[in-house]
Amino acid sequence: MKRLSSAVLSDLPERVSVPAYDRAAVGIGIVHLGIGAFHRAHQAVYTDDVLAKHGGDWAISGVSLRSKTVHDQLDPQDGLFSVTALDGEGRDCRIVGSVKEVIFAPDDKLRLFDLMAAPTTRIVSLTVTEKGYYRDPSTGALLTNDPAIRADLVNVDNPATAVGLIVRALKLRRAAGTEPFTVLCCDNLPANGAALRQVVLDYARLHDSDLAAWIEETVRFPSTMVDRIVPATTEEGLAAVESQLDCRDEGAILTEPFTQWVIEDDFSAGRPAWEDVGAMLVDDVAPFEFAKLRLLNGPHSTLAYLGYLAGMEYVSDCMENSSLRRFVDTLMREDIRPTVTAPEGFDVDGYIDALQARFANPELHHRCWQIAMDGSQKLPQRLLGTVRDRLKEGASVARFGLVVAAWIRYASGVDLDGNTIDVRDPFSERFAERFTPLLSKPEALAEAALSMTEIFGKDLSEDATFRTAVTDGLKKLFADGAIAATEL
Ligand code: CS2
Repeated sequence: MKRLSSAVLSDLPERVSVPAYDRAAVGIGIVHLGIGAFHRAHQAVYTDDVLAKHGGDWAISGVSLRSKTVHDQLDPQDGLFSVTALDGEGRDCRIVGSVKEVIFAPDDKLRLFDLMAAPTTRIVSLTVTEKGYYRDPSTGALLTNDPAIRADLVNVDNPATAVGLIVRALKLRRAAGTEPFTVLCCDNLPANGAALRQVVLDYARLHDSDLAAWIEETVRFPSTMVDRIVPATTEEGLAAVESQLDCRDEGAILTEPFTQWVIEDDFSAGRPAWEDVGAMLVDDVAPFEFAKLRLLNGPHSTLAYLGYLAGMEYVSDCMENSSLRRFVDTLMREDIRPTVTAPEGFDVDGYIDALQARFANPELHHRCWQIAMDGSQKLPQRLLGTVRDRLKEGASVARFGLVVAAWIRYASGVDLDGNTIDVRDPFSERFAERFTPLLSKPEALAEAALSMTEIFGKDLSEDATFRTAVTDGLKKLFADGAIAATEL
C-alpha cells in the first residue's frame, strides 16, 4: 500500500479534500510545541483553512518534545496527515497541509533554536498537556524543584521543557534585537495565557532577571479556549482511513465534527486571520474557558472515572448507561451550571445538550482510560474550582464527593474487582504508596488523598463538608459499585 505524501495528493479519491494552496510557497510563521493529535485536529486545521483562503507565511513547524512517534509518522509524509470527522452518518475526510515539518527536539535543538529565534517566527503555540507546564495546580507557581525544571535551570542553553525552550528562544531574540513572538497556550487551563506567563516568568527570574523584566514588558501571552474531542488513533482507525484514502496515513486523526476556538486578540507580531475560518477573536476568553472547563472537561473526567470503574471502555458506553447518563446530567445542570457565568448570548442549556450529544457520539471510541490520565493535573482545573464555589454557596457537594472518590479508587491502581489499573499520572507512585494500603478504610483513604494539598489546596483539604462527601462517596462506591453509587 502506498503511503500518503505530496507525490500522491493528486491521486487521492475525489471525496477527500486536499490543501487548496501551494504548500511550497507558504513559509513557516508558527512553531508549535507538542504536536500531538489534538493540535493536528484543531489549530492545524484552522491554519490550513487560512492558508487556503489567504495564503501568507503562516505554516507550522511542529515540535515533539519527548517522543519521536509523530516525527516518524509525518516526516515520510512531507508533514501531511488526514483528519476524519465522524458523526454517525458519514465521514468527512480531508488532508491537512499546514504542518510543513516535524522537529523531534532532542535530536535537532540547533534547528529548533534557529527557527524559534528567526524573525519569521511570529507565534510559538503550545499543546503540552497540563503536566507539561510544571506548574503547581493549586498555586500556579512553577515547580522549581521538579527534576525536569532543575535540569533545565542548570543547562539553560540546552533545555528540554517547553518553558525552558521558550525562555531560551526569547533570550536569543532579545540578544539579536528581534521582536518577541507571541506565546499562544492551547491547553485546558483556566486563564491559560496568564498561567503560562507566570511559569515562564518564574523560570526566567531564576536565571536572568533582566530577561525576565523584558519578557514581562514585551511578550504577549493571549489566552485561548480550545475545544474538539480527539481520541488517540487506534490501528482499527488507521485501517478505516486507509480504505477511505486508498493509501496509508500513519498520522491519521479521527475526531468529531464539532470544533471551537476562542482566542484573546492580543498578538504582538501579527497572526493568521483565524476569524475568517471560524475562530472567535475576543477581548476576554475567560467566560468561554470557564464554561468549557467546567461543563465539558469536568463531566468528561466524571464519566472517565466512574465509567472505568463500572467496566466501560468508551465515553459513549457511559452515555448509554441510564444511571451514569442521569448522574452526569444532574451534575451538569444542578451542580455545575449555577457556577457558570455564561458569555453574552451563550445558551447554557443548549450547550449542555450539545455536550451530552457529543459525549454520546458512538463513532468516537474515546477511551475512559485516556481521559483518566493525569487526574492530579486535571481535577484542580476542571472540577475543584466548581466544588469551592458550591461550598461557598452552602450547596451539597455529594455528587462531587463521589467523583473524587472514583478518582481516588482509580488512582490507587486497583479497580473494584481487584484488577490492576495502568495509572498514568506524574503522581502515580505516590498514589500507589498512599492509597493502595487503605482500600478497606474509606475514612483514612479520604484523609490520605485530601491531604495532598498540591491537588486540593489547603482549603479543600481542611473542609469538613467536602471530606464527608468524599468519604461517603468512597463508602458507597465500595459497597454498591460504580453504577449503583450514582443513584444518590
Ligand atoms: C479530555 C479533553 O482527555 C481529556 O482530559 O477531557 O482532552 C477533551 O476531550 C478536550 O478538552 C475537548 O476539547
